[in-house]
Amino acid sequence: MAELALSAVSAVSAALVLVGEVLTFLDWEVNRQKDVRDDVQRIRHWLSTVQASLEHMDGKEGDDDILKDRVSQVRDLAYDIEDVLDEFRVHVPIKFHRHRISKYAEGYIHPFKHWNALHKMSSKIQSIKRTMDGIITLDRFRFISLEEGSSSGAQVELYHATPKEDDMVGFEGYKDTLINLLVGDSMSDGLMHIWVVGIGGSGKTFLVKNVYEGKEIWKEYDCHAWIRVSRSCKINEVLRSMLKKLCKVRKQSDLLGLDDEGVRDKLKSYLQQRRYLLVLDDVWREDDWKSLVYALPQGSGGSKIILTSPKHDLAKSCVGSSDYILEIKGLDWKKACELFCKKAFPSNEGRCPRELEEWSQKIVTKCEGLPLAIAALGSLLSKKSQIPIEWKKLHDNIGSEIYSDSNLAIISRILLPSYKDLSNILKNCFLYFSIFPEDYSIARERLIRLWIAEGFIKERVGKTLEDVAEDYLNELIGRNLVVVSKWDFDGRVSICRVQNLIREFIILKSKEENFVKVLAESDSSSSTGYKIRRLSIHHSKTRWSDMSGLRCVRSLFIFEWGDSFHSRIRKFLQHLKLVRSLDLEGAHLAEFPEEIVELTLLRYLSLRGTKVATVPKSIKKLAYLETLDLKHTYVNKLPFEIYALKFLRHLLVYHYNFKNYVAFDSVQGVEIPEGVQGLSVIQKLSLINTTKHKKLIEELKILVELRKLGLIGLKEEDGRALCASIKEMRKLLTLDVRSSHKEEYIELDHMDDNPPSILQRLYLKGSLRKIPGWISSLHSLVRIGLRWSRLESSPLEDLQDLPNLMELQMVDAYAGDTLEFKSETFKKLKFLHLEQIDRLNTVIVEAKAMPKLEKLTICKCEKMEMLPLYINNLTKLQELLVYDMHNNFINRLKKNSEFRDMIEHIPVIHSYTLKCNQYWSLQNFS
Ligand SMILES: *[C@@H]1O[C@H](CO)[C@@H](O)[C@H](O)[C@H]1NC(C)=O
Ligand SMILES: CC(=O)N[C@H]1CO[C@H](CO)[C@@H](O)[C@@H]1O
Repeated sequence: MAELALSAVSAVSAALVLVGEVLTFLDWEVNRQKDVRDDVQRIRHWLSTVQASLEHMDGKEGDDDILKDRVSQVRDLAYDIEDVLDEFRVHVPIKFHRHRISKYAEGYIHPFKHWNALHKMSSKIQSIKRTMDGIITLDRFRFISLEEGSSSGAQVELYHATPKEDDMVGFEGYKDTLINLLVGDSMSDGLMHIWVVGIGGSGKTFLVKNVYEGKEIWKEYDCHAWIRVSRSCKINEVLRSMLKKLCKVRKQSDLLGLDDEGVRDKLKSYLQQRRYLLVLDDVWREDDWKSLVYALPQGSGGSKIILTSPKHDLAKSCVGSSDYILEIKGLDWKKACELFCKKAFPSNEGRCPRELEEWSQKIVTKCEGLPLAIAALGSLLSKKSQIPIEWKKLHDNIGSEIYSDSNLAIISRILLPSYKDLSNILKNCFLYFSIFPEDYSIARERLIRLWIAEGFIKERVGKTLEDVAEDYLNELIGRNLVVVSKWDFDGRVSICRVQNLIREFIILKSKEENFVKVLAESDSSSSTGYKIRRLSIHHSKTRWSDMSGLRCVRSLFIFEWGDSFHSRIRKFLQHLKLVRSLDLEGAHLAEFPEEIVELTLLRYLSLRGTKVATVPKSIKKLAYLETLDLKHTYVNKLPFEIYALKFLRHLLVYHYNFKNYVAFDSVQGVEIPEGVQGLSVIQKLSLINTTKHKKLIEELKILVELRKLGLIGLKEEDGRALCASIKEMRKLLTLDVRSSHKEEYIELDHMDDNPPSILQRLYLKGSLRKIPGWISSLHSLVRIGLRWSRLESSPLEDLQDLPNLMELQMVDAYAGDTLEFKSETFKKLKFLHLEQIDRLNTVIVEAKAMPKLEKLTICKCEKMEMLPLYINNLTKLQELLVYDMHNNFINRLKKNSEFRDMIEHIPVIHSYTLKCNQYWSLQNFS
């Protein structure tokens, strides 16, 4: 029951929002359309009643078939209503959005078309009304006579525990074994395969990751990489990503030109002379294993390949005499309880109160030793009130097929309570992960923008939709339902995914809910009998013949592009009518498909990474657009019509031309005409080329919602206007300012006493006479980048007391020869990057300077022959990476050097040298 209710509730509430918008329009039409208006009013009333009933029964048990059937009828009818209203909106000249109306000049010239649309809507509404009346008469009693009970989970409660994968309960023994195999005495001459096997959810990946990321093992190897293989992998792609990760250099463009054979050759020659460590995570098929192993050379003595697999027999048939199998068994009883209590009673130091012992044990028994399940249930219970009856309730919900050996069955029944506990909004956000392919990690910001475009997120006082959405994401992570694949340097989520078993679970749920239709390799379209709202294409060879089924699709994702697909995309677009999110990232598109501008309800459009170079004037038709993502395309100019997009929140346009080193011109921005004040709700605007349109700089001051601003092509004389504008942007978090030439000064001194006080990231590129005084007052600043500043005096004095600074990047930022990091300064700094500081010969680190520094990178500081003085004082340093440094400098890194004592404590020391201006050659001094 509860399952079906979610899609019905979502459909009903989406329809209600639309009804509201359409009514606003009809009101505005001064009652000319009274009949239609009354009908729409009635629909609104019906939807509200239904919504209340549905919410009432949400979460209740019951398998009354008639009721189920009713609910699905309600859902389908709500979809119909949504479709009718959306079709109407496509044709009307007024654009309404979250209760705001914007008169939209162009379309208004066609009153006839609009009359037609109204007429069409009116007749369709008549038939909807008939169905609606049918459902009401049949069901008058059912909707009200539902059993009474406590309601739960309606309000989102924020879950603040920061998830850290550091609890290794039950894994200590495995961990020791694995580390022993990887370091120290067991360094045999040959290549060794270590298989880590265990059923899904047993924690094998978790174990290997924990060992792999404990950097002490890295120093034994020249290079290392973590590669996901998975069930649906393509070997050539896997090898390519392996090469990318191993040749951990900045110039990736080389790889683009390589064919598959070339990739293999390069991989072989790269690894031949190195001691390497590779993790191949989640290997399923013997053929995959064979092809991968065949492509990998022996390496120099002691290389290791760790393979994780759910298939024990596969490991058995693949191992040779010098290889090793580590089998992960489920947690034993004691460890299972320990992990469970740690998760369930975090505030009680993992101790279980006596009155809950019985139910704790019963619940743990159901988890069959699977850490994934134990952690999820424990986290769920930590948020429940700690009374036995609550716990019993959960226990009874877990389901009872004890003798099932399918992991999915186990996980499903264990996850079900966690799932049921989510509010409807969170359920939608969670199910959204079923759109993405297996092993796909998605960037936080993209995910959030998509959730917003879907309409999942509701505004809250004092917060942007983006903030609210981020809270939801953190909550899913806190509940162990979503895992973080990578953290940002400042502790926020960078990319995330769901684990495979959890993904299988949400795919099941998503099917029940008709949430998304996924087309994978083996699928071809068949008429599904219901309206598809979201379509996700995972394989370029899928066939889709039912073009009419596309008409009601609201979101379309294409994750794999083959040549044949490219020719069909335009056909696809022609059949989409009501789509809101269109994600064509990475498509082989050379131009902006003109069909897109007819999709006038679009809110989210991504053409990221395509070869599109121009955006047509007709873009103005997309009046609802909120996100326009043109990153890494060739677009370098936008038409004036972009300003018709009144609801645009994120405009991202830039691409990099990265060579071996950052160069002044390695990024390309976009020109926009004057008139930018039209984008009054914009939050992200980057990177704007102001070379030709100087008035823009002044106009920017209207954009008070800006969170991120990137400008390029500035002159010294623009400084005053720029400061005046920035002063108005009280919400600015990221500021990126670049001058027109290396020699051109950036002038930012006119901020008076009103700097952007909550700024977190600041990048300045171009000459500076001095560090603007207000910068040292930026208490929230976490990252600063100074490029080509060529300051006469050291910038460190001005930056050293910034209380939250974690990252400092300096590229040609200083004209002097000595950088002195004073005692007790840079207290939070974790990353320091020094590059192309031409005269620099001495770096001094006084005692207690940069006490938290983890990574130090020094690139091409050619006069620098000595190691930083007192580098031994940087006790937290994990990595020292140097690129193209003087030979004398490099010699001092060597094991037999008399300076070696200074750096012996650093786990990873790598030196790269550019050979023939082409590839980076590595020397490992770890
Ligand atoms: C900015 O625009 C000017 C022309 O107006 C162009 O010459 C320059 O290359 C552009 N710069 C960037 C970085 O996009
Ligand atoms: C706090 C600290 O470790 N200080 C040391 C910094 O390096 C110098 C030179 O090696 C030592 O004398 C200090 O004791």
